[in-house]
Amino acid sequence: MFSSLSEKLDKVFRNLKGKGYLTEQNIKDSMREIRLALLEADVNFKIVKNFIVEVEKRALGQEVMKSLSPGQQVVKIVHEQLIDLMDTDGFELKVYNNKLIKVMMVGLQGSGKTTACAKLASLYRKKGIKPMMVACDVYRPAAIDQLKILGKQIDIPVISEDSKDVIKIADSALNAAFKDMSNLLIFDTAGRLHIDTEMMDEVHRLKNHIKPDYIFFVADAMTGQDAVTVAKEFDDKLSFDAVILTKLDGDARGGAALSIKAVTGKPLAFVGVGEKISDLEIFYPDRMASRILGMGDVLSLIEKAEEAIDAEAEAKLAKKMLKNQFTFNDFLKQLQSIKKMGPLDSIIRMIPGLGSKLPADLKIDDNALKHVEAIIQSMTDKERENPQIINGSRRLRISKGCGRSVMEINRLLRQFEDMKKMMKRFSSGKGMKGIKGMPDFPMD
Ligand SMILES: Nc1nc2c(ncn2[C@@H]2O[C@H](COP(=O)(O)OP(=O)(O)OP(=O)(O)O)[C@@H](O)[C@H]2O)c(=O)[nH]1
Ligand SMILES: [Mg+2]
Repeated sequence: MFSSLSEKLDKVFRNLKGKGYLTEQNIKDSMREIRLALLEADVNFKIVKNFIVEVEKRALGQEVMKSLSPGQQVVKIVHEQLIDLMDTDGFELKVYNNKLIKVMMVGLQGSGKTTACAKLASLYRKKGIKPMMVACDVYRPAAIDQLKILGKQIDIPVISEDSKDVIKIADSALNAAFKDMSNLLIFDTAGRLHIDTEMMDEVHRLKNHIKPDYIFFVADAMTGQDAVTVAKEFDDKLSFDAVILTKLDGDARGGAALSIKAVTGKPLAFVGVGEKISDLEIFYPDRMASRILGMGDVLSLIEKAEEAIDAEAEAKLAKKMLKNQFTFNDFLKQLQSIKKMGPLDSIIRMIPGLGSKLPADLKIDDNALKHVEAIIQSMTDKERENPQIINGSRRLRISKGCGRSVMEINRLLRQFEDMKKMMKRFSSGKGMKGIKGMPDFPMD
């Protein structure tokens, strides 16, 4: 998803990296690149134009943190503009466990309506809601069966009738929902290849009859700007509440996701990211913007680092390192500031250029840090300041205190000594030269 757009934007930011500060010229060059990247991603050209005007205005206005580099400044602005572009105005599908919410899916043929019914039902059941689905696609012979099969798969009831009258089906569904005390009734409707009056009339009749709390327009992201044009037509005729954009897992270039809100004025509510029932996500503009930038959330990494590390304490520590007076007490403080930044894997994911390359299911064990912390906490203050006094019997005591093996304690002590040796080399100006396995680059 968005990989080509992400790559192009990444290139723009990389080109800015070497620059000391933002100038009119390097902003202009970057804007040209960003404009091309967005157009190639199939974003509506009027939206691209406005987007660039805004980003340029803000970059020239220098209303950004002085502490950021030019690349980071532009990332920050582009990130915020992307969020603005996809703003949901706080839209949320609100459900209640003592009230029935009626939802209607509309959209063209094959856009993913039936699948979205099942995905949505399953998502909300996880939140403790009792959903039901209604088969109101009476045209395609297999449509009712498709919904029934999905219903069976996830164990959610499907209401259907041997009738072509959607109003009649809707009435049975409303009755069934009332009887069963369901809280969420999801109506699947028929799709057509193109918008036609017959379909619109039927959807209108159903809308007027059931008075849905939400109408979702379901669009296929792969169809790009066509999806946006059709969305506009549907909205003019039917006034839907929000959009479900499906098939974002494919090689959709992203244009639809970035244009739909600005063109229709209606927010994206959910995105379909695969064929499985669990492949539906609530849409969050900030997460999507970060994904598009594909470089991890650089800014929140900067913010988190600033929050966690006290600059003065850092300076003191650096001095101690240089003098080779670094102790286990200092080490413990370091560990604790890293921990303040959040789970290790989320920190690593935020590192530019690395985050997007890591597999989504990668888990880094935070326990390793916790174990080290427990070992140090089981040392006396004297031991932390002078680890060389930690003899066999002290090791045994520490091991009992923290519940880790003596072997682990030995390993930590050895690693700590190695680390101190390295620091000594750096402070003596030898750098990593001559250390086995280290590249020979000059340290100055
Ligand atoms: N990869 C992927 N496939 C999807 C997604 N959503 C739906 N599909 C697939 O798209 C195809 C069409 O989905 P349906 O849910 O049948 O679409 P529909 O809008 O109900 O189609 P009609 O009833 O014919 O109008 C199916 O093969 C789905 O598995 C998605 O988010 N990602
Ligand atoms: Mg269908």
